[in-house]
Amino acid sequence: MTKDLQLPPGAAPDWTIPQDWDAYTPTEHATWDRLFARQGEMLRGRVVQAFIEGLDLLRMTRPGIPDFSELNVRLMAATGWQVVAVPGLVPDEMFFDHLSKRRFVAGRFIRKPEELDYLKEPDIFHDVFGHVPLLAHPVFADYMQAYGEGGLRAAKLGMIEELARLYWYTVEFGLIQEEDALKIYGAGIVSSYGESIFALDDPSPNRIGFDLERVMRTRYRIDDYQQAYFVIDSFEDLLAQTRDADFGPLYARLRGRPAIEVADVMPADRVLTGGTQAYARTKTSA
Ligand code: HBI
Ligand code: FE
Repeated sequence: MTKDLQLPPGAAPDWTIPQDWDAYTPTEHATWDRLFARQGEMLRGRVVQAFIEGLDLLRMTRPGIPDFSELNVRLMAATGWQVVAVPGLVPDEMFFDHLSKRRFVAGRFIRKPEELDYLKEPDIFHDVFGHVPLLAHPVFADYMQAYGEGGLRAAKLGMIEELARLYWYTVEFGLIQEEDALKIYGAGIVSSYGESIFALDDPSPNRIGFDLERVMRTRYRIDDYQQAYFVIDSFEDLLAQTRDADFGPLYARLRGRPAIEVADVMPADRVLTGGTQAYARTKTSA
C-alpha cells in the first residue's frame, strides 16, 4: 500500500524527524485552536468518555499545537506510549514496527486555514487530536501495540490488506456501545466535523456489531464517509477478540473467501442500523 515511498531527505532511518515545535507560526497554532474548538464542542455527548479523559490527562485542552516533548512526559507516565514526528506516510512495516514499540507516528504539518475539511494525508490535527487521547487508555494502548505486532506478522504472510481493514474499522472509524448509547472512538471520525454527525445520526450507513473475521473481509472507502461502521462493546472486548484470535487459520479462511463490499449486509451480521445508503446514492448518481 505504501510500497513506493522513499526515505525523505533529513529523516532518520526509522523515518522520524524532529517536531521543530518552535517553527510553528501563529497562523498554524490558530488553525489548531479553531479545529479544536469546533470538534470539542461537537464531540460532547458523542465521543467515548475515555477520549475526553485522555484529553484532560494529557493537558491537550491548552491552546496551540501540542509540543511532543511535553505531551510525551504525560503519555509515557500513563501508558508508556510516545508520539514521534514523521514527514508524512511511512511504509507499512515501518508503521507497524513503531506501533509494536509503543511509538505513534504523527504528521508534523497542519492543514491550511482555507482547507479545514480537506486532507490528502494525515496532518497533526488528525494524528494528534484524533489518535493520541485514547493512547492514554491502558486497554486501548495495549490494543494498538498488539496491532503493530500483528502487522509485522501479516506483512510476512502477505496479509497486510486484510489487517489494514481491522485498523480502518476500529482505530480510524470505530463506534462503541457505551451505557446504552452509541459513541464515536475512531480517529477518522473524531477529527472530522461532518463525519462526527454522519456516523452517529445519519440513516444512510449500516451499523453492525464488530466481528473480527467479518471486518477483515470488508473493503473500505477512503474518499468519503463510510457506508458501514462496526460497533464494539468495549475496548476490553476488542482487545480480547483480537489477542485471543488464532490468525493462522483466520488468514487461511480469508484467502479462500471473496471480499465483502462496503454496503453489503451478511446473514450472520448483528445489524444495529440497516442503512438506507441514501447518502452514497446521491454521490454515485451525480
Ligand atoms: N503512515 N504516517 C503514517 N500514518 C498512518 O496512519 C499510516 C502510515 N503508513 C501505513 C499506514 N498507515 C497503513 O497503511 C497501515 O494501517 C497498514
Ligand atoms: Fe489516522
